[in-house]
Amino acid sequence: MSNTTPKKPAGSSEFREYHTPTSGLFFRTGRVLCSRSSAFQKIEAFNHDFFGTVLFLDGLVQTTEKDEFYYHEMLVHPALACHPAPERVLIIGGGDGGALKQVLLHPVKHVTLVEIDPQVIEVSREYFPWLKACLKDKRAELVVADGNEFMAQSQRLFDIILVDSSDPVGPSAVLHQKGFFRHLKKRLNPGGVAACQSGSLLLHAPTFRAKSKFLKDIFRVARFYTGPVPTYPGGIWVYNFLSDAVDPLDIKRKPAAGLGYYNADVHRAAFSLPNNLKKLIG
Ligand code: AG3
Repeated sequence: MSNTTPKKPAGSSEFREYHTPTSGLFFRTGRVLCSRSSAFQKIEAFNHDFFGTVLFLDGLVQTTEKDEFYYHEMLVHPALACHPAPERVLIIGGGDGGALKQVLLHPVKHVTLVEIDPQVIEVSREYFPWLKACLKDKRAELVVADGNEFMAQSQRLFDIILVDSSDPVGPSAVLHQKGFFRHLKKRLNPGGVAACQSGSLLLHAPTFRAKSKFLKDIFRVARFYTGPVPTYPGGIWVYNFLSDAVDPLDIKRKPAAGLGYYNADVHRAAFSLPNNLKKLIG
């Protein structure tokens, strides 16, 4: 790796995520895999020398083959590790299958993935190596539906609910709002746990105070935790651990073997919060 600035070769494309109007992250590649608009969003996928396959939705990095494990392991394993016997799991969003892959490492009975955009599934199935295999797993069920409506209308109950949404601002904001979490609570079995991504510590800080307040109104246990995601804005990502019964520091089950980031020490450390986040959530 050199830190000089290479010249842009002819025929290469650049994909940029703007974090502010004048800063952000870019990828240069000669291998664009797909660029299309679905009914919901712009879907772009490309292959990058260092990051492997990368998925952008509406100009935001969702998944890179190289660093997706930081995010998906931290979204999935803390909740599953604290439940004594998780059998039925629901994932809202996450059409790239990264969270599903982590859930299937556990001896669960059934996982339902609810993704609003069938084209995200189609593109991910084609370009992310894990999704095809995960969808062949007999325990996995795919539902193409709006996650917010599913939550409001479903009568089913789950031991674990994972919300793999996009950012708390913009079109996916509904999956970060009070109404959604009120419905989510009703879909949890007694002793159930939910984990949700909450956004960037740097960029989405203004949303955390109100979120903390309403989550504490709804759940007896509403804790924030953090983890790094190298390609997401600001680098440090924020998650919520929600339950009426389960203490996030009471780890009940051993982590799956072969993980890249998550382990029991990381789990405990993730709930030790930095001052800037503590100040916001009180
Ligand atoms: N989950 C989180 C995406 C958030 C990315 N935000 C951003 N780049 N501004 C969805 C995809 C992972 N399964």
